[in-house]
This record gives sequence, C-alpha cells and structure tokens, in this order.
Amino acid sequence: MFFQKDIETMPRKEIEALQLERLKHTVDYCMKNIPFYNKRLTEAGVTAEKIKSLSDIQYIPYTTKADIRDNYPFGLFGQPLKNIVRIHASSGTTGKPTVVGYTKKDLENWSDCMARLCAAAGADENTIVQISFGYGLFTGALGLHYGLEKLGATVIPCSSGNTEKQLMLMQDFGTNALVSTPSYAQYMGEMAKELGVIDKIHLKLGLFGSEGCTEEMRDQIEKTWGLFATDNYGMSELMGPGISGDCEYRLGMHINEDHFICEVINSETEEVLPRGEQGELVVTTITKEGIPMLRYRTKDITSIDYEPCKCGRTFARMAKIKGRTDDMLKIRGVNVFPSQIESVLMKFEEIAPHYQLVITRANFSDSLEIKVELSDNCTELLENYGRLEELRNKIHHDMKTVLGIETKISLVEHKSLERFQGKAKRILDLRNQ
Ligand code: DLL
Repeated sequence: MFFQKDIETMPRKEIEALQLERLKHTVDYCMKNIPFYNKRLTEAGVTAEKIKSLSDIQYIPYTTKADIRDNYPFGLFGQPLKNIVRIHASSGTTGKPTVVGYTKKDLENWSDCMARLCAAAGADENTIVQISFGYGLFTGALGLHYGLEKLGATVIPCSSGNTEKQLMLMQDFGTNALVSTPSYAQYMGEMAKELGVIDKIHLKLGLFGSEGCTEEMRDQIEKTWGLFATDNYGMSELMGPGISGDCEYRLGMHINEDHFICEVINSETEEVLPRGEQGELVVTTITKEGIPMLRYRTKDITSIDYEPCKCGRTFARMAKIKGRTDDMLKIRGVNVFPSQIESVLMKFEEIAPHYQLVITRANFSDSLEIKVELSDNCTELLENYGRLEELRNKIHHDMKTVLGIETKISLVEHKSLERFQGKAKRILDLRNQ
C-alpha cells in the first residue's frame, strides 16, 4: 500500500532534480540561519549558487555528532525557540545528550515519512498497533505514533516495560501489530510463551527498528509470533525513525529521498564510494527547518541500491545496517561485526537468540568470549557433557570460519543472560579495565 504514491514512485530523474533544488535551498537556509554552518560553508567556499549538480554535495564539509555536542543545546537550530514545537534528545554513553528541535512543518514531514514507511510495511486503518518503544526524549515512540495515526491505524501508546500488562492488552484489544526493538519483541514473545498466552495473541505485523537485527534473528521473531517483520531505520539527529524502511518485499529499506540525500563513504579516507559499495552512511536533510544537517556522518555501515523495487517504489533502498564503525570490534587486529556473530549463532536450534560478547585483554592480546544461552527445550544438554562439547565445537568451528579468529564459546543456562526492553546492549568490552 502507498501513502503518497505520486511521490514514492517518482521517476529517478525527477527525484534527483527535486533533491538538487532542495539541497541548494538547504545550503542557503543554513548560511542565513545558522552561524556554525555559515562559518563552515564560507571556509569551504561553498554557496548555494555554486551547487550545480548533486555531486557538488562533495564540496560541503561533513557534520559530526561532536559538532552537535559542541553547540549544546540549541546552537545548531535554524529557528528561534518560538518556532520550535518539539524537542527530542538522544543520550550518549558519555556527556550531554544530542538535542534536536522540530518546527510544525518538520513534524508534518516526519509523520508523512513515517506514514509512508508504515504503509509500505503493510499497515493501514485496520491496524491495531501497540507502540512499545519508550515514550520520552527518544524519537522512536512519538515518531511511529504520529505516522501510524496519520495512516488511520488505531494506536495504543504502551511505551516499553510492564510486559505482562502489554500482553494482556494485546489479548483484550485484539492488537495485530507491534512497534518495538527486535530484542524487546523477542523478550515479549518469550514471556507470552511462558505465560501460555502466545496463542491468544494475533500479531500480524511487526514494525521493528532502532537497533540491528540479522535476517536470522528476524526469522526467529517471526516464527515465535507468526507475524511479518519489517525493519525501520533512522536516527534522532536526522529526524528519528522515518529515514528508511522495508516494503513487503524486504529488498532493502526504501529511503525517503525527497527529504534525505544519502551517500556512502569510506570512513577512513572520507572518500565518497561508487554506487552500490558498502561503507559509512552520510545523510543530508533537505527539508528540515528546526535542525538541518549537512552531510551528517551516521557511523552506520550499509550500501544503497538505486534500482526500482518490485513494489513500484523508485526510492533507493538501503541494505540492513551491518554495524557501526564504532561498534565494530577489533580483535587482535581483525574487524568483527556483532551482526556476523549473530548470523552464525542463529543457525543453531539448540541455542536461544540471546548472547553476550565479552572482550578482555591479557598480555597485550585480546580475547572474545561469546556467551550463548541454551534454548528452553535444550537445558538437559547441560547434563550431557559429550553433547554439550559437540555443540560448543560446532559453534566454535563455524565462528572461526566466518570471523577468521579464535573465540571462546560459553554455553550458559536458559534465561541467565539479561533481557532488554529497549535497545539491546550485548557487548561488554573490558579491555580498558
Ligand atoms: O533509534 C531512531 C529509530 C527509532 C529508528 C525507531 C527506527 C525505529 P537513535 O536513538 O538516535 O534513533 O539511534 C540511532 O540506532 O545510528 C543506528 O546505529 C541504530 N539504528 C536505528 N535503526 C536501526 C536499524 C533511533 N533498523 C542509531 N538497524 C543509528 C540497525 C539501527 N541499527
């Protein structure tokens, strides 16, 4: 289903013409309204007039999270607070949060972007959807909330936590769609099984996002709930959710290209990569007023496919996020992405989709321990040393084949690892302790 079919199926040439016009406007807007950008662009010798084609975007300097932090809280806003109607923020691991502001027009655009992606995923006015992202400064809940309302869905703003009550509401309200992180969906499924209510809940659609989830993990969640799961990508600095999302074919997440220009760069050399190659995603917002972003370095790793999709949409498609340049683990000099580990683990029936990566350093050498839970129907394996060893060896072997390094595999009892109601935190890096 389409929400704004004319826009979502625009011919490529028209999309690019619109992007160019809006890029020039955004550069001009930043020059006039934001001293930080005025200085940056002037130093780089960039003006709106000098931008003649989309590839001229390469002359605009990159913007980073540090730039937002350095201008905390409102220094990068393009409008005075009297025109800002909403503020969100994302908390980092250290220091002050990154703060973003929205004008009324930004909120309109945001809900349009979200409504499009939810429709592409299969939601409509018959959707009864529980939003189980945390409401608050985090953009996930309110972003999906207004998009789904705009689409005419029945929205139940549950927020995250209080899982038993959420499961009760799902039964009582006939909830047929769930918005959450994939890890929370998985946890809710586990609890629904334990409480014996899984068959009384009839979810058809999962609108997931905000954290990585391999296809293997997605398959497990689909199996648990009997639903169709879609992936949604976004980040608060750029809007929140609403940048890109899966359609029914799940051949990459459609980017709302009339609002965002995406590039993929080599994160080390900072060079723009040819179309289709994998690297760091860089995004320029081309309609935002509250806090526009020029060439924002997301640190997320992906690639972009510009071929039109089977669904009829012409908007380019982003591959699932492979990881972040800053969560890529360097173990004894080898790059390891947690998503590679997840893919290997999910192939084993005997283990549950819960794991933790513990990295330590001794004698100047790194070790990676992968703690994996046995699934609930395999706990008897704990008493059978031979079979346990066999399983451990198999996982160890497959892991070495994929990662190219030695790892320590620890099989732990079912339900002994932490569960998450928001974004999962599966990496414990103890190297600096
Ligand atoms: O997580 C926005 C969002 C909310 C997206 C709900 C989708 C659904 P932040 O809290 O600012 O914003 O975190 C942004 O989360 O740079 C990625 O590393 C990661 N991320 C977001 N969506 C995905 C996804 C929201 N679908 C950061 N797959 C981003 C993998 C994702 N990682």
